[in-house]
Formats: sequence, C-alpha cells, structure tokens
Amino acid sequence: MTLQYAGIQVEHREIQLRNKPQSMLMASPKGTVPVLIVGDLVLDQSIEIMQWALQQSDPDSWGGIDEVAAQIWIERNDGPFKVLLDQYKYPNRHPNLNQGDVLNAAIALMLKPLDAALDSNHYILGNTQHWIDIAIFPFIRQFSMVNPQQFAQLPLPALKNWLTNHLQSELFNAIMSRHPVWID
Ligand SMILES: N[C@@H](CCC(=O)N[C@@H](CS)C(=O)NCC(=O)O)C(=O)O
Repeated sequence: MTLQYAGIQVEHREIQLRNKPQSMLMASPKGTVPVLIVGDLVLDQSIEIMQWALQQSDPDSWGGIDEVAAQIWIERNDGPFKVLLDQYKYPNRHPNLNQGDVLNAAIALMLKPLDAALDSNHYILGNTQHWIDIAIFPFIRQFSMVNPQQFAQLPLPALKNWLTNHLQSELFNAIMSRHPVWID
C-alpha cells in the first residue's frame, strides 16, 4: 500500500510460500515476504519497505507523526499481538489454549486501546492517515477475518469504522488484485 501511495512502480513477483523460488532466497535467505529489491539494496522487512517508499515520495505526509508513539504501537503489534493473532488463527496448533482467553487477551492488549485511540481521532495518531495506520491495518483485518461473526459482536465501534474505511479505500482496493505465481 505504501509503494502504491508513493507512486512507485514495481515488478510484482507473487511467491508461493511452500515453494519459494531460488532467486528470492538468494536475495533474502530468511525467506519471508515481502522482499523489495532496488538495485543492490534488498529490503526484507515490511516496515523497511514502507520507510524506503516514504523517503522516495510522501505526498500526504504519512511520515509526519510522533515516531516514539508509533514505535510503541509497532512493538505491541509485531510482538505480543502477533503471537495472539497466530494463536487465534490456528487454535489446533495451540490445543492447550482457551480461545476465549486468547480473544480477551487480544482485546485487552490491542483492540480496545486501538478503539479508544480511534474514538478520539479518526486515525491512530491523529486526524489524518499516517504510515502507522497502514502498518497496523493488515493485522486487524486478519484478526477480523478469523471469525467474522464473533468480531461483529465486539463492542469496538471506532476500530470497526476505521477498518471498514481502509477495506473500502481506493488504495487498498488498488493493490488487492491477484498476480500469477512467479516461477524462476
Ligand atoms: N517481520 C517481517 C515478517 C514477514 C513474514 O513473516 N512474512 C510471512 C508471510 S506474512 C512469511 O513470509 N513467512 C514465511 C513462510 O511462511 O514460509 C516483515 O514484516 O516483513
């Protein structure tokens, strides 16, 4: 989404994670997507790709936020919330965990605090969209899709409104097209 926003054209190579092409593993042996290759530069963390794209072009000042506050959200998201998201998504990998407890932990850690932030502002860190919204949105989208009926019943109106706005945005819909799988 940040590449699209920054107007950066890329050659999109869709990866099948169970059959990663050698060319990808040679560029980035850790074998995770996304990977962006720009000449000799290999960026293999989503957040690095976002930062690089914003350095190229940032027409609506997505970068103009309190970086310390943004980092707190990122650490919470990429650390404990990601753990809970995986536990919620794959309950059969965690047979000893109670799904209700996992959901409640995710609400307390991330969903409720986000709802509170979005209740006072339209976006996570203010009244305009910044990179932090785009960094967090895919994780909330994934969470909402695990059990849509259950998510619909959660009392998180501001978060749901923010999520719906992103899902309906031109930007999101512009990048959700399907691509053929890349074969070396
Ligand atoms: N912190 C990394 C995480 C990347 C990541 O774990 N991506 C997953 C897919 S969403 C992946 O490629 N997993 C490797 C695999 O499943 O083999 C980033 O933000 O780029």
